[in-house]
Amino acid sequence: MRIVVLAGGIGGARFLRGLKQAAPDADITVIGNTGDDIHLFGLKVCPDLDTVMYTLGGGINEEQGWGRADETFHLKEELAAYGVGPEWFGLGDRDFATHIVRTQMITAGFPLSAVTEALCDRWKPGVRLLPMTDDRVETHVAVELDGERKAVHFQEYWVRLRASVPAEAVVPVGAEQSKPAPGVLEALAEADLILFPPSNPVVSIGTILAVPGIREAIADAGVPVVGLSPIVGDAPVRGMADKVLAAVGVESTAAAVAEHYGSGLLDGWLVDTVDADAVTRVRAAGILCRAVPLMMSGLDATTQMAREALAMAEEVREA
Ligand code: FO1
Repeated sequence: MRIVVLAGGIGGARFLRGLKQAAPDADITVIGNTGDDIHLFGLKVCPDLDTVMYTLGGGINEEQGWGRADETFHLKEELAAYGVGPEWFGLGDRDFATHIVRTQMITAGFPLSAVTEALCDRWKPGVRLLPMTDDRVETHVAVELDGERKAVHFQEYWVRLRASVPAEAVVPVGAEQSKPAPGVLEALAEADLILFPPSNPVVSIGTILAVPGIREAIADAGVPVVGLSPIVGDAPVRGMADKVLAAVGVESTAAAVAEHYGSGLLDGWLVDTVDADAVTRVRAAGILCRAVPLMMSGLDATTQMAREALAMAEEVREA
């Protein structure tokens, strides 16, 4: 079975662990969000690709969900001693090595997809990890700061500002001109099943869908497309998805997120048991829906979520 998963960072990566356990023989391709990428200290940092790679490859900081385990911050401290920042973004020494290798290869002319493959040769995540595009796409967030409207990089909004001010607009800068990375459209065309894990619907999955051709390839794939709600009990399971949902005019509920994707894209949607009353509304939108436990509290719970998604795909196929 060929499964394609669209993934952001922590939520996508943890779900993939469960999926690998639930479908050990599946051939899994992950299309990773690169809208969160940021250039710092002359280096290209790809937080979502790295979170998937480290999580599945055994190098993640489990408590944080991002960055490396057993990390130290000497390089960051030395840079700060020279007055070189930003200090608000926590890049550790081990993590820096990944960004140095990536930047070196990109400077040598390799596309991000080839670089990601090379990095994965070390980490062996057990999935094929593809960036959504080899082109530069950067998510910017329009905010009002000190009485002035300005656009900040997504990481500045998320990490420095902690989403403490309303996001007035979320713009994947460069997406319109970007092309899917090599292998992305082929993977979607050859998939038996497409999954949207409980990743951020705006800045993770929404950004991937903003790359011209990807949304169309999913809608035209003719295979079940099943998603899992990142909103449980009207609040994001993790992160601050509600802040960016508001920017696109979507309420922070499991049903509203399903409607936002729409039946043109989504065939099935899993909501948490606490949102069981959303099932009727989602079904009315023409999307198969069921309430199951959606808290990724550990590998067993996450594996069970993946099994539910696979079962729902079967149901879609039979319908
Ligand atoms: N998240 C934070 O909350 N604070 C950080 O300092 C931070 C640094 C960081 C460095 C590398 C990396 O791969 C991820 C990092 N993240 C950090 C996570 C990241 O900002 C976001 O959670 C994702 O971009 C959203 O998917």
